[in-house]
Amino acid sequence: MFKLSGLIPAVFTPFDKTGAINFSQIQPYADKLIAEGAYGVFVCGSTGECTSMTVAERKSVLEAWVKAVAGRILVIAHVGGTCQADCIELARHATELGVNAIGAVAPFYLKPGSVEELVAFYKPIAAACAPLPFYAYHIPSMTGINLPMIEFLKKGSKEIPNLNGIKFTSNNFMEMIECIRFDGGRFDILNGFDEMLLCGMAVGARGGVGSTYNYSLRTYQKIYDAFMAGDLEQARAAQQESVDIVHVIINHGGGIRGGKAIMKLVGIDCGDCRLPLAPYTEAEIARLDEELREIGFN
Ligand code: NAY
Repeated sequence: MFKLSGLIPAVFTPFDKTGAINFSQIQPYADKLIAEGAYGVFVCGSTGECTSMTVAERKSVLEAWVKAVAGRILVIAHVGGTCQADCIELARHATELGVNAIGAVAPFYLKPGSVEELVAFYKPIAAACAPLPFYAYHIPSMTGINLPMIEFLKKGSKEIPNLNGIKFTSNNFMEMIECIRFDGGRFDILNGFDEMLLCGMAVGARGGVGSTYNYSLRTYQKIYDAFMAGDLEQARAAQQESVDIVHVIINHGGGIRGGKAIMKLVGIDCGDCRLPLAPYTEAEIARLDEELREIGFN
């Protein structure tokens, strides 16, 4: 089984003043993340505002990332959504582009009420990208879908040959342990909540996908390296840095809106979010900057 072991920023989609995709920022953005030591990029996920983009836009953004990364690190394409046919089309397109893995969130409007329905939804999407590794993206706080993922693995492992793991964005660590240990540790379970990376690593996750890695990768490298070296005190101190950052972004509209504002401060202009996430004002950016200074963010 393919296992990811490193820090993977869930990248923002840069937009310009008119709200169109700002392709000019993708190359410097990719170069910055690679120089800082990112292990891969997760493209067009929640942070990438995939739910506010057309299928054509998602394809063109993924194409730009594949080109910008140019094989230097892994590219994981998120192809999830509410329309299965669109997801299949995106999975085929991503596979043709030569990405390294595919992820898809559970359909979140008309929701699967059972593990059987979730597996049935994913099956043709995963088939469209086989034999590439396929990850189910579990994020109940956004989707409202909180099916038992251990049952999903039991059924999915029989019906989806390229099911490789779960991008696990939940603080249910009991469930995470079960998924990590299922069938002799066969599946790759990726940590999803940045502010709990250390908790995920403590129960066996070795890869993480996160939005705050985009601008504070160093903090997460400290957690990762200290944990691997058995220095828990250092790992806890670095995790506290992450918690402080997450508190600031929560004050500014959460990981996507607040995070995009921080990107501007660190030199990659990702513009505003698309509605329904409101644009930020210069005054808000100044306040955000001040709050970041207070916690020693640099
Ligand atoms: C994605 O697809 O963009 C992600 O994996 C993002 C993961 C993020 N979750 C949400 C709900 O935004 O990085 C986390 C999150 O922003 C961070 O832990 C702060 O809460």
